[in-house]
Amino acid sequence: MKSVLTIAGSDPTGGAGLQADLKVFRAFGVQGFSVPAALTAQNTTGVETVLPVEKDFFILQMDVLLRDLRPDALKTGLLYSVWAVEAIAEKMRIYSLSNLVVDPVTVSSTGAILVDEGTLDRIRDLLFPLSRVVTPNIYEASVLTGINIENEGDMEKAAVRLKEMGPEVVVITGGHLDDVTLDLFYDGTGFYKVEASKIKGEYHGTGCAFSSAIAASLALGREPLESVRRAKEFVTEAIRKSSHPGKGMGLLGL
Ligand code: PXL
Repeated sequence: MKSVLTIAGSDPTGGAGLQADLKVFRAFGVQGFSVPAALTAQNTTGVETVLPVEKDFFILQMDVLLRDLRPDALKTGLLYSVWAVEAIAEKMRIYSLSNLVVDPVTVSSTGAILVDEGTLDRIRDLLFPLSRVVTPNIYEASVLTGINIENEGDMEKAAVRLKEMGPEVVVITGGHLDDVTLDLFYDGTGFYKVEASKIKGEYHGTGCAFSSAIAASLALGREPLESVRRAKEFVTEAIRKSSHPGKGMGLLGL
């Protein structure tokens, strides 16, 4: 059985974070491994606090796991700390890991800050060059490139700039065109629009599920564009099957 490792934050609602990632891996028929980089105290109305896992223990979790087995792909989500980013880059080299998908998580859908100072820069400098696919949303793409993204042309300019930072493929998520949601795929040769019809409402964890689904498909040997198309379909279906167990956002039906 192919396998994927998620290095991400814990979300007690299971709507985002590594709990969501593991459900996605199961849906794709791959074995899921998980190393928490941070814990959150949150519910469907928002994130109250983020607590990074202690540095040496975070590194120990990776070493103990990776001494024993080698995942076919990995994804990173909420990492919070600069040192977590540095440790992942080092472990990728030591354990010859490939098929990295980076979701450069910075803020939650309700506006909570999920990164320490300097972490996003470190993700760009250390993880982007090692990654097959990076999946910034419009906000993250704007911060990373300094381009204020307001339309599709801006998305293309930002994608070119992000590609120069080293990943094999860039997917900027969360564009909107009338009643369609648009993700822009760029591999250095062409732009591909990955579209789905927009479903009303606010859903938590779509970015986590999307990047996990891409990593699962890469582990199964699919090419990046095919992986992104399937991931978009998967997330759209999960939104359709979502539920509202709390007072805030909907949780994906994973
Ligand atoms: O959606 C980004 C995200 C990722 N990971 C965890 C989160 C969130 C947003 O709240 O809680 C654990």
